[in-house]
Amino acid sequence: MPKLSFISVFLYFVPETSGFSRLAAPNPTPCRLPHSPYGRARLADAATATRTLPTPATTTHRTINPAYPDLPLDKYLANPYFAKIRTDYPGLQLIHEEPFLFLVHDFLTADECARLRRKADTGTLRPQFGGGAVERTSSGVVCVNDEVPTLRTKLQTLTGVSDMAQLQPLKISKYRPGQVFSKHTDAWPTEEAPVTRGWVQERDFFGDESRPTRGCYPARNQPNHNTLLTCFVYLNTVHGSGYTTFPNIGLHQSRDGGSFYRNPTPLDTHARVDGSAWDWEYRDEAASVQIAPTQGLAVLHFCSVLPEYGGICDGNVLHVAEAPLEGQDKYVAQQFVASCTEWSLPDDSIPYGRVSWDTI
Ligand SMILES: O=C(O)CCC(=O)C(=O)O
Repeated sequence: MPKLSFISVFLYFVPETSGFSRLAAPNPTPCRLPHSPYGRARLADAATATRTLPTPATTTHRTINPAYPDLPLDKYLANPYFAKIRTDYPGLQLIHEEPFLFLVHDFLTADECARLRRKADTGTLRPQFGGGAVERTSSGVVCVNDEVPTLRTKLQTLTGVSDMAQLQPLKISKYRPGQVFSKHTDAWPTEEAPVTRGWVQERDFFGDESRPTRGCYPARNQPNHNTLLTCFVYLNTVHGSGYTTFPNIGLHQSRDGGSFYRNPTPLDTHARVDGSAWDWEYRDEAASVQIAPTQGLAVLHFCSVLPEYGGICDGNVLHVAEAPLEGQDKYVAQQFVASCTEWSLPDDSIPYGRVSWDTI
């Protein structure tokens, strides 16, 4: 029997009967991809198709934070499975390979951070939910696209996606002291995913085996598609707490026993490839990455592989937003980026009109 109490996995899934609403992008363009096991029949160079992107505002040298490793980009650039962001973006630093974790120092200015914090403070904060057994006690606002046009352009440039409609409406979250977002992924399960039925210790936890034929949960029922990457930006500096931690690095391997990053295969939460039992509380202190909230700092991670490889979720990037200590609030802006332009969203991700009149 699955031990629900031990699970802290973000399902990002809400049954339609519980008020789940849909938000379709204007002029949705259905994305058609081959239906093959794990979508492995690669579309002719979809990943490297020519894209017209705005150039970054400045092309100054990178600002390196010595508190984190500054890794060469070769492995990331050579890996075919993940979206390619703009690696010449000012302030960009690769701090971890496989999974690839990037920071961008001073991605938002102090003024932009203050104005986004003000939106969260003056707007109507709504409770946020994680789904399933995920504990999420923060609250937030969701901006309509027209109130953050400059930020969306910046985010499109950094993330390198060809279509602005791949950017979900920008969210701003506020954590009061003690508030958390427990272990979760920003990826989406499929309609048939065991996790959507509460069967959590299963071979195909996220339904990636059926993703090529059944697509995601009806919220996004396009075969092979998923959330490609997340870029979140800390809007204030939090001292000694409020970290974002990636504790599962190394846990999700390929089913052939090799690396997920050579041969991505669906997450098996029933047993590990060496036959040992899956452990939801797994946390490899030595391997885990912890990032301290610093005003203006952006963090990028890739929660699934590209649709031409089946949109399989990467269980190594399950992550936790830890609580700020007494006397401090934590503010974060989150940009989720989908692999296609047509999607629906859970209620806490839909804008209810402008949050405020400030246009950023
Ligand atoms: O608040 C954080 O530290 C991370 C935010 C996050 O994990 C999310 O919104 O998915």
